[in-house]
This record gives sequence, structure tokens and C-alpha cells, in this order.
Amino acid sequence: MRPPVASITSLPAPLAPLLRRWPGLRYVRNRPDRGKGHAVSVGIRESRHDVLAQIDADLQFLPEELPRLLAPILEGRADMALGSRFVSGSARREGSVPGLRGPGNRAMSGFASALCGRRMTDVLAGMKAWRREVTASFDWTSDGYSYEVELPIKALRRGFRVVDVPITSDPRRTGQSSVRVVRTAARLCADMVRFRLWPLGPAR
Ligand SMILES: Nc1nc2c(ncn2[C@@H]2O[C@H](COP(=O)(O)OP(=O)(O)OP(=O)(O)O)[C@@H](O)[C@H]2O)c(=O)[nH]1
Ligand SMILES: [Mg+2]
Repeated sequence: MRPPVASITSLPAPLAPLLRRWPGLRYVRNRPDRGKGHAVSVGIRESRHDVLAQIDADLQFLPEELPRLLAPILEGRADMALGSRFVSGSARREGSVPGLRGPGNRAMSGFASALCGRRMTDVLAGMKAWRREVTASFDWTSDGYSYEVELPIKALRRGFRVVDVPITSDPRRTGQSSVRVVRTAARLCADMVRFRLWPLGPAR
């Protein structure tokens, strides 16, 4: 992966009051934006803690459910937690997984599970948490969406404990999806085979 380009800047004015509540809050701006995977890799690089979490910025997942996602890691039962919209206890609110996205997400998770020999119900949900050691243990190659599957597949190859945690998903309220279902699925399948079979690369 090319070296990340990012700058740490002062918080934009509307976010500044948050600093009073969370003095450790940092705002990192990517310019140019190289995609979601790259943005998360910059977040990892700039973070200072041992347990990390990501959540989509469109608020389709609920930040108040982050403690539930983190619990298995903080309790020492897992090294990576995958938020899942398709496991018992999850809630998919009306319109949150429209059209082909439901079967598409299940098919991608089924393919990843078959490749890894371990059932994962929702590898693509944009709400995951892990111990820093997990992502430091392999080279990470995806700037785009494929990082969502690269993380759990490579974590399992390194022998880390990966668990599913039920989450709630809301319909999109604003903005547009950046996912083109068929093209993204084809790309993901090819990438998943690569993540499963190619050498893991050196620890970071
Ligand atoms: N930095 C960065 N983030 C991105 C990019 N594309 C997507 N994201 C992030 O990824 C999140 C998910 O993207 P969406 O387009 O909502 O995709 P999705 O949630 O898988 O699919 P939908 O069901 O259509 O919402 C967004 O909320 C952003 O936080 C990108 O090009 N750059
Ligand atoms: Mg979304």
C-alpha cells in the first residue's frame, strides 16, 4: 500500500464543542481522498489506543451500539468483532438493506466463510472493532471497499479470534451510496481469493 497522505488539523467549527467533552478527540483530513480503506488505515495510523473501532459516517449504524461491539474484545473473548445485520439479535429497520443488497451481502459473507472455513454472517458491515495487534500483524493492501473483507480474512489466517456481534441498521437518510452492487461484488470475490491465498506480507 502506498504511504498514507493525511493531515491533522483543528476541528471544524461545528465540531469544536466536542473537544470539551472528549479532549483526546483528533480530526484527520485526507487529501486527496483515496477511498474508505485508505481512510481507515490512516485512522489506525493516527490512533493512540490498543482497541480500535470503525463506523460508517452516514450513521446507518448506531454509535450508541459501539459499547456492545467492543464488549467481547474488552472482556478478552475476541480479537476482532464484526458488526452483523444478519445474525440473531440484529435489527434491520425498514429500507436499511434495499434491493439486491440483502442477498448480495449474504452471498459475499457466505463466500468469505467458505474460503476461511468459518462462518461469518456479515463481512461487509461498516462497523467493526479489533485490537491494534490484529491489523499490525499483516500487510494491508486495499484503498477501497475490499479492506472490509481483507481485515477478517487476514485476521483469521493469523489465528485471531473473530466474532459476530448483532447491530441495528437504519435506512440512508441523506447522500448517495458509493456502492455499485455488481461491480463491487465481482471485485470483492477476486480480492477475497487473493486475501485468502496470497502471502500475508510482513507485520507492520
Ligand atoms: N473516506 C472515504 N470514505 C468512504 C468512501 N466511500 C465510502 N466511504 C465511507 O463508507 C461509508 C459507507 O459507504 P456507503 O456508500 O454508505 O456504502 P454502504 O453503507 O456499504 O451501502 P449503502 O447500503 O448504499 O449505504 C460511508 O458512510 C463513508 O463513511 C470514500 O471514497 N472515501
Ligand atoms: Mg451506508
